Amino acid sequence: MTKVKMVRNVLEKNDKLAEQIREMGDNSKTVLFNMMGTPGAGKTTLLESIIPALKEDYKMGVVEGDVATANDADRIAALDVATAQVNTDRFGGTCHLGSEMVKPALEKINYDQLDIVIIENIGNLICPAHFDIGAHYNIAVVSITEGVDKPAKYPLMFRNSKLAILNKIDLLEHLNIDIEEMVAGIKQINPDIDILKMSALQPNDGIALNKWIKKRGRRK
Ligand SMILES: Nc1nc2c(ncn2[C@@H]2O[C@H](COP(=O)(O)OP(=O)(O)O)[C@@H](O)[C@H]2O)c(=O)[nH]1
Ligand SMILES: [Mg+2]
Repeated sequence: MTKVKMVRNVLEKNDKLAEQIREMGDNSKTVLFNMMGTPGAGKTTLLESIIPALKEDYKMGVVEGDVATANDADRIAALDVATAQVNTDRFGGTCHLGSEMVKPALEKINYDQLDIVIIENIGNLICPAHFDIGAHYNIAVVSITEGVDKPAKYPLMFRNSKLAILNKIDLLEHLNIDIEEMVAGIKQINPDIDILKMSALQPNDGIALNKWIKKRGRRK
């Protein structure tokens, strides 16, 4: 088999399983969110800021993806929600989650009993966008410290997402940037995407994100 054929087979297998995962979610009325973004953009901190209010209204779980360590899963489990850690080290250290990694993790947290599951993908602005993992909604997280042109340079994640979070807005005064340039760059890639400018460290900023998630998380 040629290398191209092998890659195509892997992708087809992944996408088929992703469809099954989405159907599993549909059947159990569990809404799956795939949170993607660079390492350090603030994905886990955002989750820590919104989970306490979100879990008041929804039975929720989190799947954490990292190459190694259970650091993020430990941070989320401390909030008393069902959490599973996926480490890609044993899958060759891949820079994205794949459907075959996500399915057992969802089963481990009994996703079918839950209303909402948020999957924090491996920190990377490129690879995760190429792999469907069966989520109903993709969310792209980028921090404003990364430079306003990053979405334009790495468009696929923003093209494939329903929401873009521009995080670390509290640092704006220290940066010599025009945040609206970043917003315009994202809208150019995907005019339909919702955009939230926020700081994971400001509890009030989490309210808008909670609202966005709640609007899409249907109740059982
Ligand atoms: N100033 C500031 N720091 C943040 C914010 N969100 C996250 N951080 C910090 O950024 C670092 C990486 O955050 P983390 O949530 O682990 O990023 P992840 O790799 O995307 O999950 C940590 O030191 C956080 O405290 C924010 O909104 N503002
Ligand atoms: Mg994290």
